Amino acid sequence: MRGLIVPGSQSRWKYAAALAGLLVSAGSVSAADIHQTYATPTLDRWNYVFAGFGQFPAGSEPDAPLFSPFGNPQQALFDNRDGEMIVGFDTTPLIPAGEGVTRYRVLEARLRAVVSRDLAFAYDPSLDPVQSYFPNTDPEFVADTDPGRPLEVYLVGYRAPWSLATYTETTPFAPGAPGTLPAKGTKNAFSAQYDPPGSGIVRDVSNNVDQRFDSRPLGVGTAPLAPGTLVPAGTVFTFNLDLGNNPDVQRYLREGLNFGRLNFSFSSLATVTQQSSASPAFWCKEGDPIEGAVPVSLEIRVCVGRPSDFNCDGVVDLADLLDYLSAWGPTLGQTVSGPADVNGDGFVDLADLLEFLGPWLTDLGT
Ligand SMILES: [Ca+2]
Ligand SMILES: [Ca+2]
Ligand SMILES: [Ca+2]
Ligand SMILES: [Ca+2]
Repeated sequence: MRGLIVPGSQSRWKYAAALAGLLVSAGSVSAADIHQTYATPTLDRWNYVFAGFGQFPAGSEPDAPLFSPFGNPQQALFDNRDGEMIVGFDTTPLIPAGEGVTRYRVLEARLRAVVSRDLAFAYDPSLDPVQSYFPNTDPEFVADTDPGRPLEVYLVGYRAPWSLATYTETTPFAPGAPGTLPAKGTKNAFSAQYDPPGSGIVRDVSNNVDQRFDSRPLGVGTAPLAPGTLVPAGTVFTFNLDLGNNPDVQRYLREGLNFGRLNFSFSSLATVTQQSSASPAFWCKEGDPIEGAVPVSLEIRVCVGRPSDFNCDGVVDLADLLDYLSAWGPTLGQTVSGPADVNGDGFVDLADLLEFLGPWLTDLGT
């Protein structure tokens, strides 16, 4: 087998060429384990039908409240996920774009967002079942068993003609004049999931309560607080993106990195009184630091390079196979995503091992 023999002249030449390449071009893209923090987003905005009026033109809001219209007499005019926040990060040049999606393997990713309003909502670190959002007259209603509602982050879907390439901080909220009602199913950018999971086929989750399905966020916000307590302003919420269980995460992140941009949608089905400030809200980059404003940040660690170079050290050898097997073995037969799920179908089985082995054998010793 190649790579297990003493390198011949051709292999030696490859090693020398690779080494020379590393020496002369520090920015070149051989395998690289890149750990990067983006301290401020390229875009952030309140994604709400009545945002962009008056004092704060679209995209310039100091903070962005997250809420649902449940209980409001006019709730039928609005999405279940009514007030949302979209943040976006241009990831180049810190992470090179255009390598091809399979050459990005995200190892960890998290967003951090800072609460802008004091004691406005109760902390809930876990997802609530969709039935707990139904009216209590609904035969399938179940009570919410813990105080508050979770803060969630989703991948972003777009209504044509908008896309990841064209959507900006000042893109209109919806087609037509600003503030047009009803504002249901009209957003130009919306919280979404892939359906089936990991498929890349976008499903809008803006009205998942009306449509009676549990939505699947990329991550849920957690904070160093006891569940149920009222959240002080300045609290940092961390959204660890669930690479281990949600196959949407790896797919969405690698496609975004390949493009050079990652957009996310913060959302909550927290119920508020209309016009009240008592809802979860996060600071935007336009917020005043004197008031405690800190923009949303993104921390990401990604191996950029050949999938066969599992340990991301620039060489494909036996260590990569052993490392892969030690990830594959413990999750074999399980419905999980994570690094062993090479084909990204949310399940770890023999197909993943075979899909890893093929390129590994081809690349071995290089
Ligand atoms: Ca903004
Ligand atoms: Ca709850
Ligand atoms: Ca390696
Ligand atoms: Ca799989």
